[in-house]
Amino acid sequence: MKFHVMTLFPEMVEQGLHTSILGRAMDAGIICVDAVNIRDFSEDKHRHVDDYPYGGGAGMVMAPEPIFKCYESLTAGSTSADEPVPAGRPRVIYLTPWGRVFNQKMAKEFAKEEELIFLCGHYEGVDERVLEEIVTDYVSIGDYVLSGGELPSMVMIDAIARMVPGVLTNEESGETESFMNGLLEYPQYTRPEEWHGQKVPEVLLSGHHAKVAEWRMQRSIDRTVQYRPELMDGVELDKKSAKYYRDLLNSEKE
Ligand code: 6GU
Repeated sequence: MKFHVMTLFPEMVEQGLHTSILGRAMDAGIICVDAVNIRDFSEDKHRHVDDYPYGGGAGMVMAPEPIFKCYESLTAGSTSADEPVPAGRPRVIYLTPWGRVFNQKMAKEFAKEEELIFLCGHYEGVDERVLEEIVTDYVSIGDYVLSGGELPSMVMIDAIARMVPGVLTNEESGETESFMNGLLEYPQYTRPEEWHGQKVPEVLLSGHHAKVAEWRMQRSIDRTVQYRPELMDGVELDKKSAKYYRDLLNSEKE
């Protein structure tokens, strides 16, 4: 899968993603991150990409033409005013706090694409006309304001790439799958067996796989009920876990 990122800070995006699991996937040729500098498409000798806002006000606005030229370089030209985003063109994601809030389900959907283009804005924003012409998806990563779209695009690329077949090892995707039932992770422990006076739960030392699995499922349910009770609505539990959950809710009422 190929990720193009249109940005004023291409090193930030490339360096930030070329580590750990994604770095491994890039080296293996399963995914590819291509960060393109919008400034390279500026048409003035000072390489400006922004200008004053019409109507006045603070800050600067990113001009439409460098962004459009950058986009055209990625889609091999042939864009016309009548058909700015023809079928078969990659989706263009604009990162903005007013977009749809990103989640795991969207990560899975985007991972079905062969190619995605991210547009990272800066300053006070981007000229509306170029957004109307090229953007297909407006996405936010949460309700807070960041300085630019680079971190959000990196967050999205990490989450999406993990859903691309071959990026995770069998073991890694097994771990992910177990949390994809919608519950939060159970607590984990490693050596030493006792640390700062606290012991590792006995069942984890028992070697009894079924008991370990049951304990972990119950701790996942406890944790989800305690920290993110709203997530329980979308969760499907097996019979035994469902009973555990019911009993937990009933004991809370008492
Ligand atoms: Cl996608 N962009 C910016 N600038 N700030 C954000 C965001 C995106 N999502 C949350 N805050």
